[in-house]
Amino acid sequence: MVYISGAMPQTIEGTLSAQGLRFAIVASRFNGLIVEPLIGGALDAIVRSGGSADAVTVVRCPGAWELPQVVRKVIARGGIDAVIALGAVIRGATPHFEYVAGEAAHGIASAAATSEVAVSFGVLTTDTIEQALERAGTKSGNKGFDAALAAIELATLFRALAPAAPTLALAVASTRKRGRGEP
Ligand code: INI
Repeated sequence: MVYISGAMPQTIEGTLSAQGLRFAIVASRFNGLIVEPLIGGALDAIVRSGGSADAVTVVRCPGAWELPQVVRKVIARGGIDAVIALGAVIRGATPHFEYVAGEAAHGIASAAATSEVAVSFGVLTTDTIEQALERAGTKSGNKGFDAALAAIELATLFRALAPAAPTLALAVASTRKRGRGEP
């Protein structure tokens, strides 16, 4: 990237260090053959990034459709820095796929939008079981691993974005107000 006259913008970004972070993995039981390796991939990413398996709580729900509600409950329960939502929706022959996949994606995005903690999306939506298997630790990587890395980056970014200390001028003004007995 080229900067004008040597001036440098401030950059705020997350890291890929999971040290000290606490996670919830919310995983659906439906298509467990696919979802279990996604959970394994997410744990692998956390541990390889310096996190601890003891700092992870796995919460299971029936299917991907239920994920948003459970993600919200888990966030409200507190005590975590990030939630990783994992599931697998496979198209098959019915329009059920559209409803389940759509609601899972919209619902998790909407929970994330109002959340103070990081939320990442590791729900596979594929046409076939073969495509899902490919993304669950075989030839196309592991979507659980990727979702955990996204959660780590986001959680550390949120820490970096924590409200900054007030500037000196603001701090002095507030000390003076307090000196005059003002709130
Ligand atoms: N749930 C999934 O997680 N994946 C699917 O592929 C799926 N399909 O195809 O039906 C699925 N359905 C169940 C759904 O998530 C709910 O658990 C169910 O409708 C009860 O509310």
